[in-house]
Amino acid sequence: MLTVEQTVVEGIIRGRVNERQKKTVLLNKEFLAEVVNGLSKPQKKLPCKYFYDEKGSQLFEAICATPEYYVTRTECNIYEKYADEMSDLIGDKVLLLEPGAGSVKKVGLLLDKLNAPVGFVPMDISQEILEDSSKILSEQFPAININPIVVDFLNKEQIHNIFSALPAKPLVNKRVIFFPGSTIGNFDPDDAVSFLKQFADNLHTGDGLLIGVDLVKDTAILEAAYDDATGITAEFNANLLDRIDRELDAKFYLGSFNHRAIFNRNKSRIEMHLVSDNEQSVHIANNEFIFEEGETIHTENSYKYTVDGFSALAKKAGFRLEKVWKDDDGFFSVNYFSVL
Ligand code: AVI
Repeated sequence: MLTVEQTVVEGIIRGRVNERQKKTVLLNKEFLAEVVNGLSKPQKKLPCKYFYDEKGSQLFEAICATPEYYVTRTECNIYEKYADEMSDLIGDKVLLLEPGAGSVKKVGLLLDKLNAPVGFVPMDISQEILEDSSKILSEQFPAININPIVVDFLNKEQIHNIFSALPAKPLVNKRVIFFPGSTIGNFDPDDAVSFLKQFADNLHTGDGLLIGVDLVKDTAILEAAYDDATGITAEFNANLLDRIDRELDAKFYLGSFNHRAIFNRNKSRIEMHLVSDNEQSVHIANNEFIFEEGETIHTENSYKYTVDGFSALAKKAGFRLEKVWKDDDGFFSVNYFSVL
């Protein structure tokens, strides 16, 4: 069997690999390196960013519609109820920027209420996703200037270049980063601080951050949200192994790994794992990984915060909390920060 690299070299020699394929192969190379590195650790792990291939993104959409996953529904209700107040606080002539082309619905609820916004800048690594979401938003808001930018928002240099080129006063009163969905919860806290700091460093005093953050609550509610009765989250988790099989020519036997979601209260995070139900070995591109019965692959963390805890984290990144909106149960928060 050829490794990914051998396949490319073969293809290049025979002139069968075009530019697009080369790019895919480079991405696969990075994917392979991260998978091998993660599975070589004493606690095996895989990066959660690889959940979102086409099938994984569809499964995530389906998770958002399950009765147990309160996160999306609750956050949308908060925008429906309070977008007017958010808009008053943000003020007129805002340039809204969203790292990651997120949910068109959430930003739509906000754009609908903003007062004479200068524009909306969705930023994502995928041109295709950006084009789709920008098209929908341009049709919904023909008067708003929608300017998608293809960027890897984890790349500090790219972010700096983009922010340096943004229009400033008097055209724009404020730049506001919109980061909904509690995606920040999927970063470890130190990484969350550096992620937010790179934005604060590129904004001006008085600019803002509107961010959705999931809150600490009962263990049973949290664990059900990440282990729904219909098994969609389990399928989402297992799809990561399926993706490795498909894209890296590995041979995980999916039926022998079970989904587990537990709330680790000490670390205030939901942990998702895939648990090997027997002793087995898996081959991935010349590497062999041995699994004991019951051994797990840690696939995702989803941190849950208190309002004060998140405010302290954001302060380390250079933001001051101005206002918080929550649902009646106190399950979820949308927080407005300004740059210090
Ligand atoms: C995308 N992210 C905020 C989700 C979460 O709640 O951490 C991902 C997810 N994983 C399982 N269910 C949802």
